[in-house]
Amino acid sequence: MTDGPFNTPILGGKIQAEKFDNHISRALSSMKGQYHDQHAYDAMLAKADTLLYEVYEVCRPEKEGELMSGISIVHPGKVGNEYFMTKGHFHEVLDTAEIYMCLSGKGVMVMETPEGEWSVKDLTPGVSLYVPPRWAHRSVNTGDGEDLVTYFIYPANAGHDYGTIETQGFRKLVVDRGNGTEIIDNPKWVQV
Ligand code: PAN
Ligand code: ZN
Repeated sequence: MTDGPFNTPILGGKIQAEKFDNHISRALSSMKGQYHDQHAYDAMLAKADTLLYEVYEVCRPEKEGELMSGISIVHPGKVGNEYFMTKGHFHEVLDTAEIYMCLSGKGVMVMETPEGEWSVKDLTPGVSLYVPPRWAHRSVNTGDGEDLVTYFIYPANAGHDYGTIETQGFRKLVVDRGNGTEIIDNPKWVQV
C-alpha cells in the first residue's frame, strides 16, 4: 500500500488483477439460506459449487477519512427463478454511505433500512447509484448471459454486517417467473 496518490485502471478490457489488493470469490455454497427456492439451491449445489460473483478491492487503512474502492462482478444465472446476487450487507458503521457506478451489464440494487423502508434501483452502464447511510444493499444481475460489473466507493471504516441479512434476508426478492424481471415479497423474511 502506497502513501502517495496512485492510479488503478478500471475500464477498457480485462481486469488487471495485479493492480488490486484483494480478490474475493463467492460461490453458491457461501449463500446458504439466501435463495428462496431451497430445493433449487440444493439441486444446483449438488452438481457444482458455481461461482456467483467476484470482488476486486483497492484496500486502504480502515480508518475515518480513507476510502475503499473496487470492482464487483456478478455473473449471470439463476437459482430457481431468482437471479444471481451478492450476499448483501448493512455497513457495521450504519451511518456510512456508498456510491456504485455501473460499468457494464444490467442489474438492480436491492436496498432497505432497519426501519422497513425499501428501494430497488436500476444498475445500467454509465449511471451512478447513491446508497445513503443506513441502507443495506445487494446487487443483482438481471441481464441475459452478461456479467454485471460495478465500481464502488465507500468509507474505509464502514465495516460489513453480513449477519443481519443472513438471518432475516432482504424484504424483496428479484425473480423471473417467465414474464421478465419482477420484484416480489420475500416469503422467508423475518424481523430479527
Ligand atoms: C461492495 C460489496 C461487493 C460484494 O464492495 O462488498 O459488491 O457484495 P457483498 O459484500 O455483499 O458480498 C460493498 O458494498 N462494500 O461495502
Ligand atoms: Zn457496502
